Amino acid sequence: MAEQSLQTLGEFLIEKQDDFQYSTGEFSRLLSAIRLASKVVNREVNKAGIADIIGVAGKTNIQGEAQQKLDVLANEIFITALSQREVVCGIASEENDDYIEIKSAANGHLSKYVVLIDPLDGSSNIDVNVSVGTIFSIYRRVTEPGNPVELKDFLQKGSAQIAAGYVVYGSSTMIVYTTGNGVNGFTLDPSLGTYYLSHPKMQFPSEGKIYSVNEGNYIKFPQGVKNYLKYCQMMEGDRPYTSRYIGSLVSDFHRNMIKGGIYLYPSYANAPNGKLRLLYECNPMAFIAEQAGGKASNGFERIMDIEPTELHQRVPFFCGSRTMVEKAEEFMRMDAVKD
Ligand code: AHM
Ligand code: MG
Repeated sequence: MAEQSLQTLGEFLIEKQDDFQYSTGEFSRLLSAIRLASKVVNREVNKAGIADIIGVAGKTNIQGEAQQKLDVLANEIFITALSQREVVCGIASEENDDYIEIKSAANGHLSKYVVLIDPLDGSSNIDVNVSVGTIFSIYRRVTEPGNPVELKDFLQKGSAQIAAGYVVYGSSTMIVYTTGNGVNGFTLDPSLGTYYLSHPKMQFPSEGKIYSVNEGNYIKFPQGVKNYLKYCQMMEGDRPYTSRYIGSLVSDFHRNMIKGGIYLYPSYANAPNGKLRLLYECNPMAFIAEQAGGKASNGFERIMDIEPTELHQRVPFFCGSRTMVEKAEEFMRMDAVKD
């Protein structure tokens, strides 16, 4: 893996810095902070099983420190890395009710960036040794630098993102991100602690044969989704498709981007906006999907055009290979006309 010819993420960041419109080095430092935090979280995720085996009792570990749930720990790791490096003026996390204002000792409120993050998505999978992920989204603040960050700095449409990415803690750990010039994936060599460019210019196949949905909720789905799922299962042409659902958005998305497929988390009875969060999960994944030639919608409109109204807003999510998402939207529209 760690061959001379492979470019490291650090080298890649330096090389791309000049391509970036607003480049002052601050943005590269921000991505470096995320890179570092992801390695620390990776170490903790890999230790999760050991902590269970050695039976760390109650709420304290052998050092006498309080044991934390991994998602809380991951949250702290990312917030610490981002705030200590003084590269953002605010952070909003799926783990926190409200956003955090960051004031740096060196430059007060002068940072121009805000980060929104889901530090450990799919964390219910940790107990069973299944992949989890981190999702992040970066915006330029809309308020004037020098002043404290405000809610409106976070409530921006997905189309205003300047970067987004995810880390998948899988059979290998990868970081995949976009700054609006395509999508690149880097694999961690754990022996060196270095990410190497392993998946340059990632592209969603325009068609795919995989659908990913929690089919246990079938009975509660809108009729358009039910009809689309029946279409996926029909014996015709290249169908029936294959069903694959890990229950970890980052992993399901990552597989579908490589192999071709669609991920759906629709609305369902009692949850008109589904489960996933617009700002922490859907917008960043939508930005990556579009940059890789894929598509993301709420069944009717582009995810990145939705005007956010609150930090923890939920939204139905259809994301993946372009023609598959378009077909699902067709079924949604057909059903809406009948209503
Ligand atoms: P989380 O942020 O609480 O981890 O929830 C998000 C996760 C996604 O990763 C995954 O695709 C989905 O929830 C699974 O939900 P369900 O178990 O309802 O299918
Ligand atoms: Mg989540």
